[in-house]
Amino acid sequence: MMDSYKRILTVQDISCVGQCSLTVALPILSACGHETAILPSAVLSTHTAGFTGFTFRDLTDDIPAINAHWVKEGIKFDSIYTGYLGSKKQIDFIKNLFSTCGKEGSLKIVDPAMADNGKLYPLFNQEYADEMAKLCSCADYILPNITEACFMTGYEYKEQYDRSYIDGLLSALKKICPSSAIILTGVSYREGKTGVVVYKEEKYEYYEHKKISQGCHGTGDVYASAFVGALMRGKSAYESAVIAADYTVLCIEKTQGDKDHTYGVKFELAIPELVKMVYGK
Ligand code: PXL
Repeated sequence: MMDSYKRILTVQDISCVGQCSLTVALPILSACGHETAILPSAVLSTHTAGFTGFTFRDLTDDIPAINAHWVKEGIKFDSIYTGYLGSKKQIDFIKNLFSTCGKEGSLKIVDPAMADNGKLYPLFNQEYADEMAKLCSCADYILPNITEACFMTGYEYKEQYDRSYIDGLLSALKKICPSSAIILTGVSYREGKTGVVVYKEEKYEYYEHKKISQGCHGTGDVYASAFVGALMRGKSAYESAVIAADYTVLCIEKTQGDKDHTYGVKFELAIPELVKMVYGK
C-alpha cells in the first residue's frame, strides 16, 4: 500500500532567527511525512518577543498574485494551516486562499498566533483580533490559547480560574466559530500541571500534562505544527492534541538548563520521539 503523503500549505512569517513560525513548522511537518508548501506572511530579522529593533517586511501585497498563480496552475492543498500573519488586510486574503486552494475535503487549521499571558504581541491590536476571529470562523480546527480566545470573544481574561470559567470561554468560542473544532491550550487547573481541552462534535476531552515553570517562546508554534502533522497522518483530534502536548513538553525539557536559550525551544532534539509518536499505532 502506498504511504499517506499529504500536501500542506502553511501560512506564517519567516522570523530569520528565533525558532518560531516557519523555521519550526517546516521541519516538524516534514518529520511527520508531509510535503510542505509555504506562503510567508512577513519577513522579520527575529521574532518580536524579547528582541528589540527587529526588521519587519510585510508581504501582504504579494499574496493575491501568489494565490492567482496557484489557481491558474490548479495547485491545491490537503490542508492549509495558518499561524502568525502580518496584517489585518492579509486575513481577508487568506479567506480567499481557503476557498480557492483547498482540495475537496481539505482541512483549514488556524492558530490565531497573536497573544499570550493576557497581552497581544507587539504590532497587534483589538481590530486585528476581531479580524482573526472571523478567520477562525472559517476554520475546521482552531488552536487558541486562553489569551487569544479572550481577545477574540471579548470574554474576561483571568489568571486564576476554574472549570466553569473555561466552560464559559468555550461557549463564547463556539458562538463565534460554530463549525470549528476547538483545541484550547494552556488550561491549568492545578499547580505544576497544564493541559489542553479538545472540543469536537459536541464532545469535550481534557488532557493534563506536566507544566514546566520556565516559560519558553515559540512553544505555541511547536504545538500547532505537531498537532497538524499528527492530524494529517490520520490521528484523531484528541490523539493529535496529546502527541503535540507530549512533544512540546519534551522540547521544553531538552531546553531547560540552558539559560542562554530563552528565545525558543530545542525542538530538533525531540524530533525522533515525535516521529515515533506520529507513526505509532
Ligand atoms: O507564534 C509566535 C510568533 C511568531 N512570529 C513572530 C512572533 C511570534 C511571537 O511573538 O513575534 C514574528
